[in-house]
Amino acid sequence: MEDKWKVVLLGDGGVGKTALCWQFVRGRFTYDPTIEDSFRKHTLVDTQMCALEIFDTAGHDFAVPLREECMRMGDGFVLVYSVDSRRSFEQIRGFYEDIGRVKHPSNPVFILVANKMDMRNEIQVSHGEGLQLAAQYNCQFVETTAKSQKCTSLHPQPESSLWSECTGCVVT
Ligand SMILES: Nc1nc2c(ncn2[C@@H]2O[C@H](COP(=O)(O)OP(=O)(O)OP(=O)(O)O)[C@@H](O)[C@H]2O)c(=O)[nH]1
Ligand SMILES: [Mg+2]
Repeated sequence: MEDKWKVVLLGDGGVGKTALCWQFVRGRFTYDPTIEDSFRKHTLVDTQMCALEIFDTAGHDFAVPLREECMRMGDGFVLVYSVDSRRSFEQIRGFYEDIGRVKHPSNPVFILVANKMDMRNEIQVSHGEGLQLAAQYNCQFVETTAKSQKCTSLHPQPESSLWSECTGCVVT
């Protein structure tokens, strides 16, 4: 028997949610943009095969009832901001608080993702700020770029990927 887990990606428009999904599920950076989509991936966690269903939401024009429906069904949440956008970082709190409200009284699992780490000359959000927010939310913090399978920096396993971390957090 396979375990099934639902993972929901949330974040401002353009932070790279769809690009991250494609990199994980199809192994490439190019993709077809969509309003909303879901992806399935089977992955091994320890010795157990798990089926991840990943819900990629739209950052802009995402109707509130639809967003809440996604939040209600999620087992785990990937909160994505882009390091070249302070606005996207500031929006994380709103997503976090909405999830807390919708999932109350259960304690949802989060992972905080700083994407577009390849855009080194346009960084608006520091490593320290990301770390601090993750500590506040008591969640894993991953810095990555959807251009590559690997994370650019990650504690404590620099060779890990966003999705192996995510799977590790969500599948318990
Ligand atoms: N340089 C760089 N560009 C990226 C990265 N990830 C995504 N992009 C680009 O950023 C743009 C937006 O990426 P999307 O994946 O469509 O962003 P999204 O979060 O799904 O946006 P919405 O669906 O509108 O909410 C595209 O042009 C991507 O090619 C990254 O890690 N590095
Ligand atoms: Mg998208």
